[in-house]
Amino acid sequence: MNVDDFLEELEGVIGSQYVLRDAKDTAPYLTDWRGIYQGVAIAVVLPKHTAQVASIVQICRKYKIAIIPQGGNTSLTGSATPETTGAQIVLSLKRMNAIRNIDLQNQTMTLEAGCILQVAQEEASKHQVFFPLSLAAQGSCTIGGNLATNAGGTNVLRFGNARDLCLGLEVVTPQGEILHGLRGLRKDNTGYDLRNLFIGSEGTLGIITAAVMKLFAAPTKKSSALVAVSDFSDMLRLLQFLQKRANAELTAFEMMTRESIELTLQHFPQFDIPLVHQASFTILIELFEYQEDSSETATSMLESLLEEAMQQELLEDAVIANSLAQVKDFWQIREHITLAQAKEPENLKFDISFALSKLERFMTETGQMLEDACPGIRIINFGHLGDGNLHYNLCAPKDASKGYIASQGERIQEIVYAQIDKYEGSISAEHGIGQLKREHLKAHRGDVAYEMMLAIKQALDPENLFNPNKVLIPKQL
Ligand code: FAD
Ligand code: 2HG
Ligand code: ZN
Repeated sequence: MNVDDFLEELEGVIGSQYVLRDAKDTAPYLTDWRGIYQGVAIAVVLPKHTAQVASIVQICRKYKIAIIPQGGNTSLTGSATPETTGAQIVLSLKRMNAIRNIDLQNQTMTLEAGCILQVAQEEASKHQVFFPLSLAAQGSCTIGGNLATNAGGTNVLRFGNARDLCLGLEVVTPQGEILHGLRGLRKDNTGYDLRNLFIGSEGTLGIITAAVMKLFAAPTKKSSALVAVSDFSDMLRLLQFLQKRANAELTAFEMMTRESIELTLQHFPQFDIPLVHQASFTILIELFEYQEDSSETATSMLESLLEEAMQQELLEDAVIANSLAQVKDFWQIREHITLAQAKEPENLKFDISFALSKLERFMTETGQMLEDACPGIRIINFGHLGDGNLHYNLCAPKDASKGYIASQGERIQEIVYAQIDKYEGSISAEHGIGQLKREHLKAHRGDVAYEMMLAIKQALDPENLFNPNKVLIPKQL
């Protein structure tokens, strides 16, 4: 293979200024958000149109060069980072960021893959509608990346994850063909569901170039509260109580343990938790209100429901945000947990989910097992409790010497993964597999499912050109 010929052909399609080769230009694309993986690439290419993506794929097929699709590069599993072989390209969708269409009658929005999530949210609100996908990385992550990872976030409880919000995709296949599917249909039972195959496939089956996403009525008001709860089962009872009784919609029920809040306040002392009683768990609750002139507002409803919950001894203390600024402050604390943990030199992340009825047993038992095995280990446990999704993250004990997590990591993972199996949970609730968890996927997903996934990969990408060795460990393809 002649690299110069290859690059010349790429430049012929998108222009030399969009084929990055200089180390200082390519650096941000070659490492992951957590700084765990460092890859190498022949070039980083930045197409502007779907037809250019198709041409790039055809050129890569001709020269047998693998492609790593990349959006905002916020993956927490190293899924958008190339390997170290230096024989791959990164295809960044950043420049494909147009909002192609807003169809208010159909309540949909057609976005190019590189559109930043926050831009999509803002565009929706300019049209007095609401786009619910919401996560702390929304200022950088893209719609294409959100779909390729089937991102979750903080509104899944009411609106579902990225998959549930998508009505159609435009995809470039590993053969360099364009699959057109942007009709925005809510019903379409015409054979196998190809859209859902690409969603969550982490760039291993196709390159998403555009998507039709659902829009919703914009809430007239949001009301948020921080609630202190000392007992896990009370937290679940509170969730059920609110789901049953809130006429306004319960959109978020986010859990933060005492340890996650302490770590966040330690690294970001500008924040404050305005609760008198600090309990084992703090919950961030959000209700959406839709009626302009209702006598009972979301805030008054939340107030009376939380009072009633307190009388039933489901909670210790609660504070309802009294301004938009305070709503933001509450969310800032929740969203800074990841950033606080990133400041700790050594940590391990588990993004896991369980049936709600099994969560408490998992937590009590696993916490004890980890303490027995690694005394003083810090469990930074938080997450989207309403979805049964824990970010069960660990930090080295305070007094641990350097290299603690590296030396204990395997043992810790053995304990946690065995417990996930015991309680029939998922090893990846919302962040995907990437390269971080591919061995665990093979070990925990079951042979039948795993073989089917290999067969799908083989059928759609027989030359293993799209994000090879991510998600799956290929048999000798
Ligand atoms: P990238 O990181 O660029 O890529 C992710 C994967 O998608 C890679 O496999 C890549 O090859 C593939 N890909 C990207 N674009 C395309 C495309 N157009 N076509 C095909 N494949 C593509 N995740 C959650 O689910 N919930 C959260 O609450 C959440 N919070 C986060 C908070 C922080 C602070 C950070 C750093 C991350 C968080 N994440 C969360 C993880 C991450 O933001 C999501 O996985 C997000 O969806 C990735 O989008 P991206 O555009 O950055 O994709
Ligand atoms: C969140 O919910 C993200 O904030 C990140 O999914 C979780 O840091 C993590 O593990
Ligand atoms: Zn999350």
